Amino acid sequence: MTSAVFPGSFDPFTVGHRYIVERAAGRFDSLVVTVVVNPNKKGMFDVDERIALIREDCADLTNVRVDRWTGLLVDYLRQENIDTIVKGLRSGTDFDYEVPMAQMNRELADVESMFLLTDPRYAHVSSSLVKEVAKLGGDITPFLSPAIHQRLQARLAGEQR
Ligand code: COD
Repeated sequence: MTSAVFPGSFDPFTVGHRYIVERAAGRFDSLVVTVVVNPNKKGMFDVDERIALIREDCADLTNVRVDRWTGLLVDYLRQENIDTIVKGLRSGTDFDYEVPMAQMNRELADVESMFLLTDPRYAHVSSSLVKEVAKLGGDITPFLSPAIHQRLQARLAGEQR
């Protein structure tokens, strides 16, 4: 059985993330979307919320599960007995950011990284840009599932009260 881990912050999960999940789920028998917790960084959504939103968004993909991890990513792969990491690439900038991590992960644990190119429709989509546009009142409808869009707007409305 082939398995892979798609790690990220997913704060929040966007249509670009969903595209990579679909592509990877079609290539591996099972895919784990792992929310990597950064204890030094407070996100817009806490980890439980991110996981719930991803689970809801990916409920139709039966070979996808969602998990969390704090710490070194390769330790998670060891724990799960998985040797492949999937990453999404939007641009050369993503590639430059990912290459040293992939090389480090391979040296640390003989883990292979596989890069899937995003669809040009999603090349400009990032969680951070979506949050910034939303905070400034822009329309972020195209970048999130309806459920995640609703949660983000509700969160911002709560913050402004
Ligand atoms: N289209 C396609 N792919 C996309 C899009 C899009 N529009 N948006 C994002 N992606 C991809 C990203 O390129 C990335 O592969 C993935 O989706 C997740 O993106 P983010 O932004 O949610 O998450 P990141 O990039 O902040 O996550 C970084 C990690 C948490 C995976 C990384 O820091 C890590 O592995 N940390 C664990 C600690 C560790 O082991 N450190 C040592 C590393 S060598």
